[in-house]
Amino acid sequence: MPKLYDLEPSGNCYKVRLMCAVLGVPLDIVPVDFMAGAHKKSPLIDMNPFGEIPIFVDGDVVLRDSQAILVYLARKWGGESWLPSEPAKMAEVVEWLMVAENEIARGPNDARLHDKFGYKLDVAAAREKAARILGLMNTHLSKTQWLALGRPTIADIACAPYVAMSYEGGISLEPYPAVSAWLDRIKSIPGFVPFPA
Ligand SMILES: N[C@@H](CCC(=O)N[C@@H](CS)C(=O)NCC(=O)O)C(=O)O
Repeated sequence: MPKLYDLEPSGNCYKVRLMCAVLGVPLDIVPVDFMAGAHKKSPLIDMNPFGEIPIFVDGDVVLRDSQAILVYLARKWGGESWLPSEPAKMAEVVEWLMVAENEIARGPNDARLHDKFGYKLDVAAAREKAARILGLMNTHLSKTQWLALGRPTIADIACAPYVAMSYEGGISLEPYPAVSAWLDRIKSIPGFVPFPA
């Protein structure tokens, strides 16, 4: 059974738990003692020298980064549904994986890290970035039901968690009704498990 080195409130770990739940992939969840810095010490630091979780292990395959893990799960267990192999379609999904890793991570995610977990960072800059990406997503989702390909893909799984938890970083989704409606659609995906917030 694949193994996930996990932290319950982490949106990045949650993405992996959600995708596995949706695909019906059983997962051995190994809680990481994050407060004690277990992710910065052996054996975890040997698996991920970046000192971060999630870490995903499937036999000989050891992966870091939630987006990379979603790619692996989708291609190994999701057929053509969640990340198709046709080049233009795959690229359309990957565009949004990059948004998860960049604009969302440095926007709503950073604001939450500051407010909920006391990380010292420029929260005003994070909130500005959040407003920009939420505005862009709202415009996009006013025209389409899902982020890519007009159907649920790993683009939605990657981008939803930190957007859904925006309020924990002092950001309201009220100005972004199309984003809120999209989050409701995600909650209706069979196998959905509640966001960690
Ligand atoms: N790009 C990575 C980021 C992973 C990440 O930042 N993980 C956080 C927990 S959510 C972490 O381990 N941070 C290390 C720390 O704050 O010491 C991913 O998407 O998985």
